[in-house]
Amino acid sequence: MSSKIKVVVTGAGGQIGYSLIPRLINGRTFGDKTVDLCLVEIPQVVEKLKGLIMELEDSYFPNMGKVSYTSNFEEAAKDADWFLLVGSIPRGIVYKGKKIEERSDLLKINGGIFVDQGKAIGEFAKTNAKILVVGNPANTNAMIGKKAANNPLQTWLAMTMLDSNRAKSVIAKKINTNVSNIKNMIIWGNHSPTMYPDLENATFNNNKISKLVDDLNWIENDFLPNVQQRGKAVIDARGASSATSAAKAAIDTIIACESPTNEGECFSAAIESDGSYNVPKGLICGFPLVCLKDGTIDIRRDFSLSNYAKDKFQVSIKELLKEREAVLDLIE
Ligand code: NAX
Repeated sequence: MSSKIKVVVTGAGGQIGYSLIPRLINGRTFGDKTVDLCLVEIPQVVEKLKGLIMELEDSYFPNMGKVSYTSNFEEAAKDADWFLLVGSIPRGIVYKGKKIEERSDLLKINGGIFVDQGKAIGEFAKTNAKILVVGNPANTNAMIGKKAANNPLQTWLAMTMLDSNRAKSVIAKKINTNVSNIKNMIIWGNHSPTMYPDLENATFNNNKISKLVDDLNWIENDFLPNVQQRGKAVIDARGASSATSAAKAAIDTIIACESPTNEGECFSAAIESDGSYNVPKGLICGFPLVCLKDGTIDIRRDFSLSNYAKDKFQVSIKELLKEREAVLDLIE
C-alpha cells in the first residue's frame, strides 16, 4: 500500500453514513491507500458508533486503517485530508416539535454547525484538505464553512453529484442506453429544486444529447421536474431521504477529485464562484468542474449556455443570493 489518508465523516450514525462509510475503505475510492477514519456524531448518538465500528472490523477491509469516533470536531479535524460533512438535520423530520419542511428552517438550524466546523477545519486540518458538504442546505452550509475556515488552499465543495447521477438515469432511460454512456451532465446552481440540470451540454458518445432529444416539451415538463423533485419523490416513497444513492454520489465525487479528469470531460459539484459564468463571487454554486494534474479542482469555463439555460440558471442563482442574505450574520 502506497500511503495513508485521514478521512473525517460527520453524521456517521445516520442513514447516509451507514451506506457511505464502508465504501471509503473498500480499496477503490482511495485506491490502495490505507484509510484512517474518524467518525463524528453528536454526544447523544456518538456511543452507538461502536456498533458500526464492530461491523467494519467484521467486514474484512484490508485498506482500513485506524478507526476512531468522537463528538469533539476539533479533535477529529487534526491533520485530516478529507471531510465528508453529512451531519445535519434532514428535511422532513420533527425537530423541537415542528416538522422541518422549509429550506429557510434548515438554513437557520444547520448554518450554525458549519461555523464551528469551518473554524476547526481551517485551523487543524491539512492545508490542502478537501471538504465535501452533503448536509443540507449544502451550498450555503459550504459557503458558511469556507468563510469560517479562512484557509484559501483548502477546497470546499457542496454535493450535486446525486442530481447529476439522477439526470443521467433519466436521459439513459429516454434514449435507451447505459448510464455510463452519458457524460458532462452539469448541474448549475443550487442543490435544491431550482437547480438547472443541463441537457444541452451533456453528451452521449461525444454527441450532444440535445441533438438526440430535441423535445422542449419533454425537457420542460418531464426531464427538469423529474430531476429537480427527485429528492422529494424519494422521501414521499420511502418516508426518509435518499441515503444509498447519496452515499454513492459522495463516493463518485471523491473519485472525481482524486485523479485528473479525462480530456473533454467534467464532473458536477458546487464550488466557490470566482465570477465565472457571471455568477456572483463567493457563492458556492454548481459548476462543471475538472481535477487538474496537480490535484487542484477548477471550474471548466468553455461551455456555452442558451438563453433558455441562462434564464433557468438565474432562478437558482437568485435563490443562492437569498440564502446568503438569510445567513449574513454567520459569514460576516
Ligand atoms: P440522518 O438524520 O439519518 O443522519 C444525520 C446524522 O447527523 C444524525 O445521526 C445526527 O445525529 C448527525 N448530526 C447532526 N448534527 C451533527 C453534528 N453537528 N455533528 C455530527 N453529526 C451530526 O440523515 P441522512 O439521511 O444521513 O442525511 C444527512 C444530510 O444529508 C441531511 O441534511 C440531508 O438533507 C442531506 N442530503 C443531501 C443530499 C445531497 O445531494 N447534497 C442528498 C441526500 C440528503 O438529503
